Amino acid sequence: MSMRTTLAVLALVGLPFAGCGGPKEETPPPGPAATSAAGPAGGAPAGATTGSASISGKISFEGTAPAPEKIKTSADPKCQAMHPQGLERQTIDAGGGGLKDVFVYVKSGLSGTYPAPTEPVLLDQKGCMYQPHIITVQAGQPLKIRNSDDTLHNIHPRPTANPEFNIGQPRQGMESTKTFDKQEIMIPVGCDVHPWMRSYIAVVGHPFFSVSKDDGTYEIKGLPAGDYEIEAWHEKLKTQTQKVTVKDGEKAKADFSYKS
Ligand SMILES: [Cu+2]
Repeated sequence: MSMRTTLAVLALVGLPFAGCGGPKEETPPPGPAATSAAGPAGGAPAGATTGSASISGKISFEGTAPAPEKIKTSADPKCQAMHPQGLERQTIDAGGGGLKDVFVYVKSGLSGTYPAPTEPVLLDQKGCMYQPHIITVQAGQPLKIRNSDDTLHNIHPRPTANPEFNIGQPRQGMESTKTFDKQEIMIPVGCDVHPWMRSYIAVVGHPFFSVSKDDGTYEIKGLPAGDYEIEAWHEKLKTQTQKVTVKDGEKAKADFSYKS
């Protein structure tokens, strides 16, 4: 069979797919299992030293947050088409009544061992942005990286304690799974194709962490009784720490306050 004939046969085989908007990788839509594990502080697996205490609070922000940054997406017409009204990025987001996307975790005071959950956490590339913006995994827990866009993304975390990697995902629906074995707070993530894409991965050696919601609230559940130091981290603002003592069954409060 000549090369020309082989190509013709391949083209014929490909025809049923070519009719609906070009070749695409057909993968099933994300199941609930994949997305539910993406939430912060998903809880410790069986066998870990957990308890019945919790620490919760609110991160407040006083002052004026900088205006949202306008992002130029014209370098990739597909990204631009996904955002006909333009794309903005608000790194200090206090519009919901508190400071959003603050990572809060137990920095010291724990003594137990905490096996990594086997359910993956999902980091999605969707609308030429990362979702979520702050990704939290336990050390050794799988991180599933998905390209939901019909354009090339290139996932490139820049860790210092863990090995660096750089994966191109040229087609919609592509997925890769990676793990980070060492605690590292934070690992910046970027896309080499779209310089505005930015997220952060927190790799924690235990399950006691949370990310503040739109209203600035966070909650760390299932803690054993103890004396802890907790830290709040924000990508543009300084980290803050607090000492918190909790007894079994107790719900302790720890608020953090940032000023511009
Ligand atoms: Cu990209």
